[in-house]
Order: sequence, then structure tokens, then C-alpha cells
Amino acid sequence: NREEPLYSNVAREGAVSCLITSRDIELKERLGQGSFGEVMKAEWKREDGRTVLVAVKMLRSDALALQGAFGEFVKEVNAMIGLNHPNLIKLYGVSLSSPYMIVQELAALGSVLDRLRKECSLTSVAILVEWAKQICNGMAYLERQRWVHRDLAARNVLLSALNKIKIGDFGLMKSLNPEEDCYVMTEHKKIPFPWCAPECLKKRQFSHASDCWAYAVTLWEIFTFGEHPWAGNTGAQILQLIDQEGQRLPKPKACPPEIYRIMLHCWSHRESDRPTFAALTEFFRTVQLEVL
Ligand code: ACK
Repeated sequence: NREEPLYSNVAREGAVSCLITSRDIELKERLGQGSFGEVMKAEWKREDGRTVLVAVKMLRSDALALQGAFGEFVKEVNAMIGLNHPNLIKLYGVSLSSPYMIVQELAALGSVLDRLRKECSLTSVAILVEWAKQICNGMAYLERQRWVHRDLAARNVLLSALNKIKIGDFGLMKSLNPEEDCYVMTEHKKIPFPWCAPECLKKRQFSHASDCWAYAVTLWEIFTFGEHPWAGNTGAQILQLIDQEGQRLPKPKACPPEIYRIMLHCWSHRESDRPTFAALTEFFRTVQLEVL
């Protein structure tokens, strides 16, 4: 069970670097606001004497927020332990003395979404296709490990360099048991409707296939340079459009037709008709696009 308490998980992993004392962290500027507290850039002085730049997710310390927020903190750490892929943000360790902190790999260029909205004219279609491929590689790794991300969206896809994708924000991630092929959400959480497959909206069922749907919405955000999917529609209206009327987001102007075909495949109504991330990886490995 990957949701045992944080302490036993940290101990079991036995990674010396897992427990970090706050004395070795020097906070720098604020990167943004996370779900359970601020995200800061920081310098981490490692045991070997080297100093590395990191991102630190701090747990809010106000007592009122603490109960719920601590649960979220633990879930995120538990999900990140053991993940090891070049396209996923790596966990370096946690500080369990006040303030509680998750110390992780820094993606110095921030989110793909911010980047696209601020500097769309500097971003070529070839780079966008490279991002699509690297996000797919990170998701294929999660699929192999039986993790369902549940919150894949351009806001949660970060960049450590212009051509280095790092998927982050594992706060909603769930592990599937060998006998399960989906997770039925029981907790009360805000779910991001425009990224949700019909079965998520109707039955709260999340799976690799619903991650695949969200992946295609993420591609749509990328190729529209950060437009809002289904802007102006409520969750109920989105469900009506995608489930009853069979509508799909339109092809973004900058999107190569081969990639839009993939997006439509990922938006198949039946989960079993959608491609696996393993199959999508193969597509990106072999495809020849005219834009490249
Ligand atoms: O869009 P952003 O600049 O990228 O603002 C959000 C904010 O913190 C809340 O999530 C940023 N952020 C989160 N994790 C990291 C990280 N590992 N490296 C850099 N920025 C991060 C995120």
C-alpha cells in the first residue's frame, strides 16, 4: 500500500537524502502558490558539500489550515517517492521540522502554460511537438508504474530548460492495485472539468485512459498557445457537449494534422478505444512531421 504514513515510507526508502534539515535550506524568491502553501526557490546544501538550486513546497503553518493541508502534503510526498524519470519532477527529500517542506527538483523556467502565454511568438511548432513527446514519455512511465496522475494540464507541466519537460504536481495522483483498472474518487476535491473525460464527470472514474483524455486537452492548450479549453462552459455544459453531443475541441491552427488525429483518438468516448501512453510513445518515436 503506497499510502502508508509518511514517516514509515521515508524510513523504508532509507534514502539518506530523504530527510533534510531546514538548516540546510536557504530560501530565495517565491515561485508561486501551491495547494497547501507557498512554493519557493531555494539553495540546498547537500551532505557532500555541494549546493544545488531546488524548489521547496512549504506547508502552511497556520493552525486552521494544518489538518487538511498536512494530509495533502503526505499524499504528495508518498506519490513522489520512488518516481525516477527524466520528464517527472524528482523528489530530493522532506524537512519534517517546522516549517514542513517538500524539497524537489527545480524547473527553472516555470510552467509551460505561463511560457506559452507570455512568449508564444518565440516558441516554434517543432518545440511544441517535442514537449508533446516528452510529456507522453513521462506519462508512459507513470502508466508502467500503474500511477494515475488525475491532474495533467499545461499548468502542471514545467520546464527545466526550453526543451526539457518536467511533469509536476502529484497531489492527486493515485496508485492502481494490480486487480483494478480505475480509481473511483470518493474524496471531495475540486476536479478540473475541462480536462475530464466523460467517465470522470459522470462516474468519478479515473484511469490511464482518463489521463490520456487530459493529455490531449493539454496538447490542445499547448498548440493554442495557452487558450482555455471549453471557455465559458460549466461542468454540466461540458458534459452535455462531449458526452451527449459528441463535440470535441477544434483543431488549433498551429497543430499538425497528425497530432490532431492523435488528440481525437485520445478523446474517444469509450475508454478502451483510447491509445495507451505506450502506443503514443511509439507514435512519437516513428512519426515524421512536415513541420520538423
Ligand atoms: O506556474 P508556476 O510558475 O510553476 O507557478 C506554480 C507554483 O509553483 C505553484 O505550483 C511553481 N512550481 C511548482 N513546482 C515547481 C518546481 N519543481 N520548480 C519550479 N516551479 C515550481 C509552479
